[in-house]
Amino acid sequence: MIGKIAIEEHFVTADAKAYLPALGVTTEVQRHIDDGLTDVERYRLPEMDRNGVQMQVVSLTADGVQLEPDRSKAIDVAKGANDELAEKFLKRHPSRFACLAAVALQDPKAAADELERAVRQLGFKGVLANGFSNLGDLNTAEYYDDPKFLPFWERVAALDVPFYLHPRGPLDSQRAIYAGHPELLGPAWAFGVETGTHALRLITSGLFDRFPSLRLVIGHLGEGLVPMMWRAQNRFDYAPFGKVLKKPLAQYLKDHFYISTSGNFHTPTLLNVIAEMGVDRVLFAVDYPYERSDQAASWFDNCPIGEEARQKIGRLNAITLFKLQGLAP
Ligand code: GRE
Ligand code: ZN
Repeated sequence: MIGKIAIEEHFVTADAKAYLPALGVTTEVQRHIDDGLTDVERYRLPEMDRNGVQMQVVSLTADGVQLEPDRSKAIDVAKGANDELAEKFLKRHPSRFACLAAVALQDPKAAADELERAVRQLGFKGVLANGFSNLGDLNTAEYYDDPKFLPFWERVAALDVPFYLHPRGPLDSQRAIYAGHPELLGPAWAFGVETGTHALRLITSGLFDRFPSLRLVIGHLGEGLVPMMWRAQNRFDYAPFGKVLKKPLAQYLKDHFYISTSGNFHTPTLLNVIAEMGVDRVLFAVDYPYERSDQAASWFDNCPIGEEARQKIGRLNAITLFKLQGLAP
């Protein structure tokens, strides 16, 4: 399929290199990732062209600003990343890139203001956070269901842009279950558990009852949530521990979440996500440069979903969700 829009694609700034997680990959793969994160013209655009990707929706890679425990430094890094993204990607190649803002949720008001600046002044289409934020030290996790974040969510709703909840690994102090198993930390497993749990916290906190227009995006074909939602809802109904929600738990996933194919190129899982969420809620993504665009594209272009669904997932849903003006639907 030509004209694909890939929505979870990453870059890094010099400042944010300090926040990259160790991946345990070979030197050669690491070099490919490092080059891919910083480059625009040499590797990225040719790789997009080779694989029918018309546009990337670009965001600052994990762990990004979220790992910076110093509040004012986090604010500066976010601002610098957004300015660089606007200069290096959007201004030079407006038909090939759309941008998601980095925000320092270490300071919810500053995060809201920076998002507003990015959307109104830089033309960004949404916001992406790499999971919880550290604040003060590396052993503090701030999850965004805390009431202190309500002013931030209020601004996201007012600006009417999607919030992409991207993975990061769990706090160092909460890695006992991975002891002796570094291969399960990171994208192989821990990223999904961490992100799926964070999404459930947002749901059971009542955030979506307060802001009925909020739209979140999660990657990796749903971070494991989709096949577990019936059970989560069934048990939550027996034991809600005082949480009062307006709708059945699973309904919030269907009403407020969009799910991308980033790094999970598996047809039975895709078919299940389409069946549960509806074809309008699923969007193509590669997860560049961590995943290979040729693998993503040859899988997606040939998977048995029908041409109408392929156009929606590959392109049209992104145009609608991110309001990508100028792209014909
Ligand atoms: C991702 O963006 O999903 C990612 C990372 C780091 C390693 C692997 C990976 O940020 O998929
Ligand atoms: Zn990613």
